[in-house]
Amino acid sequence: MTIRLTVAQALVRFLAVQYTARDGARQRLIGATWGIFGHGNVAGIGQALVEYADVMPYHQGRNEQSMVHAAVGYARQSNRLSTHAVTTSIGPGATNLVTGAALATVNHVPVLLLPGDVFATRPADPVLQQLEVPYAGDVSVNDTLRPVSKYFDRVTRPEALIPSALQAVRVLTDPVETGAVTLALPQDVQAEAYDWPEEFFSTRVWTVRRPGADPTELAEAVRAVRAARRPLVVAGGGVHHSRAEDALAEFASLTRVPVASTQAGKGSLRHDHPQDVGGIGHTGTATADELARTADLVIGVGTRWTDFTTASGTLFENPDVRFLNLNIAPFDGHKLAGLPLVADARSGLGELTAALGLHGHRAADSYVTEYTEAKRRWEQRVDSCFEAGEPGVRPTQPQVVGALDALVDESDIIVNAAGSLPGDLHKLWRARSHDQYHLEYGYSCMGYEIPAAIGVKLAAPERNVWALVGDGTYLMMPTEIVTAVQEGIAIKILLVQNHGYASIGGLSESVGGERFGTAYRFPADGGSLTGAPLPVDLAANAASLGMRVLRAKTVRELRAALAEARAADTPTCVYVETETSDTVSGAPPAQAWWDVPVAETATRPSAVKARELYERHVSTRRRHL
Ligand SMILES: Cc1ncc(C[n+]2csc(CCOP(=O)(O)OP(=O)(O)O)c2C)c(N)n1
Ligand SMILES: [Mg+2]
Repeated sequence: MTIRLTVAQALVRFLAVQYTARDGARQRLIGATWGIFGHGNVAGIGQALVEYADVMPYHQGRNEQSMVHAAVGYARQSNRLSTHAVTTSIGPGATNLVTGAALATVNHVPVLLLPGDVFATRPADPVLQQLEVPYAGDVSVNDTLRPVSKYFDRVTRPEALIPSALQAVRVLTDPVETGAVTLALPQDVQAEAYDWPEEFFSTRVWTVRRPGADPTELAEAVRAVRAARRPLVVAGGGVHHSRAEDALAEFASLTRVPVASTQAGKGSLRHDHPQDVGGIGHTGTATADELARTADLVIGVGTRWTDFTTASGTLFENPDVRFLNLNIAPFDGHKLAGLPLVADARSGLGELTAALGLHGHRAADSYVTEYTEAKRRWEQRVDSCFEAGEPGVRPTQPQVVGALDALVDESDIIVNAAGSLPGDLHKLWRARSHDQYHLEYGYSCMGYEIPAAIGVKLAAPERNVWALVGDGTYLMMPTEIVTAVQEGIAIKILLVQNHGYASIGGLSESVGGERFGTAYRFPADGGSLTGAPLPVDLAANAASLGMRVLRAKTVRELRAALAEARAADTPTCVYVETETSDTVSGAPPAQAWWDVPVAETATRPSAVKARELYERHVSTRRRHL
């Protein structure tokens, strides 16, 4: 039996019956499709989405990049077992996907991208919005999606959709391979009819596998842990992807090995678990970074070992330090010349815990006392950051974080990606549940927060979802607020106004850049942007897009506004201006370095001084072999 449908109709119908399965639970792989229509998808996928509106929910986006962010937010909150598709017109609609695709791929989060493409049959070249490539007739702007996609195909004939769609789903559901998957769809092919074999539309269940460890690698790993005096776990995003948090807690409780976390891994242990020592690396806690400096075995679980985690190769100072990398991807398992333990995080931790339990392996009492004391001292520092200041004055950013910390319970989720908030949150935030801390720091993309919060809320409608945004991030991508208003998706935005790029301003100063071009201020004498703040009212801007906005000027008002927003069942924004002068205390400074190369020659004294300091840091870098 065959069924006659267009390519677009066949694709939508196929996607509606793909499922994932893991740990006995089954869910739709593609829960909905986001779309902005233009020529290139309006008559193909657009028509198919009307035809199949009963089986494929649709969300109307405002910007193609932010639609991908929403899909990523949804997929991450769904533990990568479910995601969204994103359809675009050709040309600018398609190339607007590139940043979102890169973000998805960096973070190993599945999204399905369906950009329209130029005519396969080329009856009228060039079509509107076509960029012609004189030396290659088979290249379109969609080829810019190749390097940022884990699978890319262009469906130039109807029957090619069958293998192409199956490969796309294979990659989306593969825990090692997954990321952005792109099926470029020439607009003429989308509308073309074909007689499809009925079986193409049968329900298909894709098992998201949990491979166990190789026995030899496991034996070596057990030997390494047993021999270690000062072991330290570094929990990465893979712990969450695998839902290995309970397995990690069991490992930590049994062995008493302390657990530090990357931005993606924070929340792997609850903040009050005795073995949780907080964030690690450039934005880490003093507790974790001191343990890292003296560790003899560092056990990475589901981490890519980015420069923020390793302090650009300077953090792990013990001359005898070795790495053990439990990772489902061999690529990451072999990093830092570590012992690879290639396995799913939950399976691998379970096997490791079982083997160590047989030997009754536990960290020494003196080591436990040392990190327990250090953890207590850091907690006091967090308290003083949160509590300092008068209730009647303008808050510092840590006090803003503290006000939210005091309000939320374990059901709240915070979403953040860029600016100075990620550093403050990594150091200060007390994660009360495994999925409370949603930081996108693989791509650290300004503008992610608001659309991603919408995606998270779609995956977890009963939870309070907070997008924490700086003024710079807000200005980059506020437009999906309209979508939240349109669909009644009651996200909460905490908008922190400090008149520019505070994070990059601080960085600029430390590297001899003198805060050049980092403030949103009028030019002062001499032309630098250090004059008065701009007469820009971001609260009014959010209100103009349909959001309810609560303005808070003081710590007291902020607490009240946050509580009111939390109770609201409509999209609500809390707007607060923070105190940024040098005389008030902010978050604790960086406890470890980060490599941002400084001008090797310059006339300005600030750069010359910064270079001297830079060279001292560089000399401490190690290559672990
Ligand atoms: C899309 C994108 N462009 C540029 C950057 C580089 N960048 C990182 S943080 C930042 C400034 C963020 O400003 P804001 O949101 O106001 O936060 P603040 O630094 O003031 O806390 C910039 C420009 C980025 N991360 N993402
Ligand atoms: Mg700012």
